[in-house]
Amino acid sequence: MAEITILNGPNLNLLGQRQPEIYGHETLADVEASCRALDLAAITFRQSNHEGQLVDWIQEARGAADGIVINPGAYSHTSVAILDALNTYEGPVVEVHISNIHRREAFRHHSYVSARADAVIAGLGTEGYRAALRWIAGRAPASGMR
Ligand code: CA2
Repeated sequence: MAEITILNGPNLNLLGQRQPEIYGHETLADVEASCRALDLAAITFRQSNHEGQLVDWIQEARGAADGIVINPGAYSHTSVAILDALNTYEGPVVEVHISNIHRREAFRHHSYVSARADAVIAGLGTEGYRAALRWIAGRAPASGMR
């Protein structure tokens, strides 16, 4: 079974508790459970409010994960460090945004992470995570890609 790392950036721990009109009613625990329920991969699911922690986890995924799904949150729009870390990772990377960042404020329209991502999903709500997982799991050969 493929090993897939799903990373979540700042404030996504608040999912389902604030701004449901933008981010919906599901909590991050619900998103994790729905990803696991697909039973497509062995999943490492993490969230941090700290940029360096996300960099550390991307580095950990090198040689260990068949793909990365990442919602970098607001770091999408600011973090060269996360882009640099992803550039050291060899496998497929899918960037997920719950909201359609292109329909929101101009400062959300640019993502550093998109320069590395193989695919970007924005505006599908939390379904974006499951779509990303299906795509990566479909690419990973049964024996794993590492
Ligand atoms: O649409 C997305 O998934 C975002 O990555 C979410 C980030 C935002 O900065 C990006 O521009 C787009 C914000 C995550 C904050 O999540 C919250 C969830 C519930 C309540 C408050 C914040």
